[in-house]
Amino acid sequence: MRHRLFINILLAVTLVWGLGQPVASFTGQTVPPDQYEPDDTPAQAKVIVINDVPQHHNFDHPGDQDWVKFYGAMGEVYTIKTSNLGSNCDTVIELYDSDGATLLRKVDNGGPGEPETLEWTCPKESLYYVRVYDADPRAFEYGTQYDLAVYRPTAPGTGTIIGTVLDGDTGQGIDGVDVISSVGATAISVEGAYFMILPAGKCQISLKHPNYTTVTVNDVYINTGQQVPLSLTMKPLVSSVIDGIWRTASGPVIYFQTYVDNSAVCIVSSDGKNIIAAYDDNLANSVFDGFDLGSGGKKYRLTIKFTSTSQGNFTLTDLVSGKPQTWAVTKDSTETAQPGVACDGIWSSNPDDGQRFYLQQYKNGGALMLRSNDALTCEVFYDPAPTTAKFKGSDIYNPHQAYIEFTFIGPDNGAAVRTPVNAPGQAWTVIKFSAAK
Ligand SMILES: [Ca+2]
Ligand SMILES: [Ca+2]
Ligand SMILES: [Ca+2]
Repeated sequence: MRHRLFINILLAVTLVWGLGQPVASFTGQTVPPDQYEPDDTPAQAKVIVINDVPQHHNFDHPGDQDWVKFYGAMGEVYTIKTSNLGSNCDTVIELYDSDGATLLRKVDNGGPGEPETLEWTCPKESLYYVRVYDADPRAFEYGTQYDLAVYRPTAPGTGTIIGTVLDGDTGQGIDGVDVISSVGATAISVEGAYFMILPAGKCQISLKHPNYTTVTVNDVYINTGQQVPLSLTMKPLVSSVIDGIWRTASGPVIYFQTYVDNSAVCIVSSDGKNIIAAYDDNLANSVFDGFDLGSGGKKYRLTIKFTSTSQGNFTLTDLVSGKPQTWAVTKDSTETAQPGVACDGIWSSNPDDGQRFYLQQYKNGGALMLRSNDALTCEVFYDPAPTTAKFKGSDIYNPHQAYIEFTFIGPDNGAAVRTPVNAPGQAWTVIKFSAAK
């Protein structure tokens, strides 16, 4: 402990003294970041392969924390272990639920240089996060190296699967696929690749991802000491295909947002003035078939056929004249839906007087809002730079007619104010009606 304190003081003195000095003054003290950095948050967590050789980590900066993730199978016992600790390393291991925020377990029984072991029985099949940090936040660089491993007991005799999982439309590797075997072994794909260690014998392998149809392969045979290659593709779910902004060569721009109940809103303008807002309550296949909510009650049917995750055909049929128009559409590569933002979803006035506010935020920072008050009239607002706390947009087709300001008080409630030009504003309190997908 005395040695460790001395190192800390030495580092602190070196740091203070080092200000304004050449970097060379750190020679012999600086330690390069471990190969898994940056991994200081759950979102940056790297996959750890269960039963693989330990990962080599260190604490390279003050307050460094190292996050890893693994997919746990129900009823399996996992051992999370730090070992081979440097003399200045006092690891704390924490286990978190799939939200990366709910602490499930914590161990810190040993001091500097001493290993830690966290043993835990997995209660449900899910993603789990592990956070490792030093009990002393001042400890970093010299002597902070440690090994990290996650083990699951298996019978003697194991083989491996070296797998790839590709998007069936684009051929690109898919990140974050949960690979689950019928024998307790699990893995997570990284850029389409995964590595799984499992007992010899016959098993079933399932691939799961929220944006893809689940794939199951029966009768996979694993021999002791052998590497089995397994290349699979997954078919994207429709909802993940359509979210975002689609463009035609010279016609309408189409805005899509899907919701958790597998419904979707589609907003289109055929000539820059004529807005058609359609709602589809069932996206079971690659066909969007909805009716106009706006345009003074004029009825259209919108049919979208997607030929890939970025291409499709869009047909608009005027139900009075029966005349269809068809355009080829391409997904805008720079502006795609961003799930999980607080404002995304359908909001309703409270008390409900029929007002509906459909919001979608895009990755370029812009956000779209559709307001519909009676299923006969609607307005479309666009905010080029919203924050998650406030939307302030103007009508994109009649920019001087009205603007709307939408303030989020919490994840499920807020306030909306619509102000027409030369007329008094209207205000509503709103509650979240349905989350975006
Ligand atoms: Ca580190
Ligand atoms: Ca780190
Ligand atoms: Ca410890």
